[in-house]
Amino acid sequence: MIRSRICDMLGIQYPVFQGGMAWVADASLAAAVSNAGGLGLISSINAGTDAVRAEIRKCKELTDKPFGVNIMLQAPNAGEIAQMVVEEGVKIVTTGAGSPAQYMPMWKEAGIKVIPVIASVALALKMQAAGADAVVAEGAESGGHVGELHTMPLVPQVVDAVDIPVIAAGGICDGRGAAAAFMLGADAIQVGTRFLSAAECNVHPEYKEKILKATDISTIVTGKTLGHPVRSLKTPFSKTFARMESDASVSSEEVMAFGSGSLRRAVQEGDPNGSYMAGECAGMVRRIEPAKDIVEDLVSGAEKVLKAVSLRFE
Ligand code: TUI
Repeated sequence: MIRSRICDMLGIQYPVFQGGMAWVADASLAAAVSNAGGLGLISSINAGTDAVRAEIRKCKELTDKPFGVNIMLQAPNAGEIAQMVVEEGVKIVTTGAGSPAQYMPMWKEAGIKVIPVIASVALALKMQAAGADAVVAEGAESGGHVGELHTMPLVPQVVDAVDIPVIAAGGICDGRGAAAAFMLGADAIQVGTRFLSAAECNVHPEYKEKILKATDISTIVTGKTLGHPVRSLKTPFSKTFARMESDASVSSEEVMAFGSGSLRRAVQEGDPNGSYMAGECAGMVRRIEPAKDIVEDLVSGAEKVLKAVSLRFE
């Protein structure tokens, strides 16, 4: 049975987090993952603070298991959300795209377990010093906003640097990736892209279809020139975005205006001019299935390869 200290810390059965995907990770998905024994997360990127509050309340009705909220720190309402999770009695918070140090005293006072997503050793150390309970080390294989380093070198360097548990994220899609993450010293894994295909995931059917059709070379990173690199599926939209940002005659304001609202349009409308954020492992996602089957496949698949590997290299 795959368990680790993070399971005891958070009261979960399996060391499997569902990524807090912007516009995607709602109560339906989070509760399904938590009910399956993993850690479901609700995204703070939704139709405003009250919409996120409503998802938290819905999630409490759908599960009696622990779940958390992922707060995207670059969002204009990040401060409001930071306060709201305390009011709603949320027990676990993960953060992305910045440092949550300013909110840490308030959250610790409220007894919240705080787990920042980081993409470097320096920030992992800073977060540990600020009182983080664990960190998610997220490699650039991930979908959405990405850092520089990839999972294979990032995770062991973070594991060596900190004493708190490390959750590996980026490029993990099945039991093999999960086992590899545990080999690198991770205490848990976080999986985003595979959960896009969960039956309980409410993205537009076109989004799921695009994920199921993806291959190994289907993603692209855009937005580097804007200081906000994002991995998404290659589409006419993302290719146009890439062309615009490398064209000196197009201002960064024009590029940003082109991208504005594009993730929401993909998630809710299946708009061809949307941004279909996805990780490099999109090509490994084969079918739509219940979140419970995904959690169990990750756990049992990891157990299987971890046993088999000792026989292969005897
Ligand atoms: O946050 C993410 N991934 C995301 S957020 C998001 S929302 C969005 N993005 C673009 C358009 C529309 C909506 C989509 N994907 N992952 C967690 C993550 N955080 N990865 C890397 C980082 C990170 C980067 C720099 C964390 C901290 C950091 O620190 C900077 C600093 O302040 O030192």
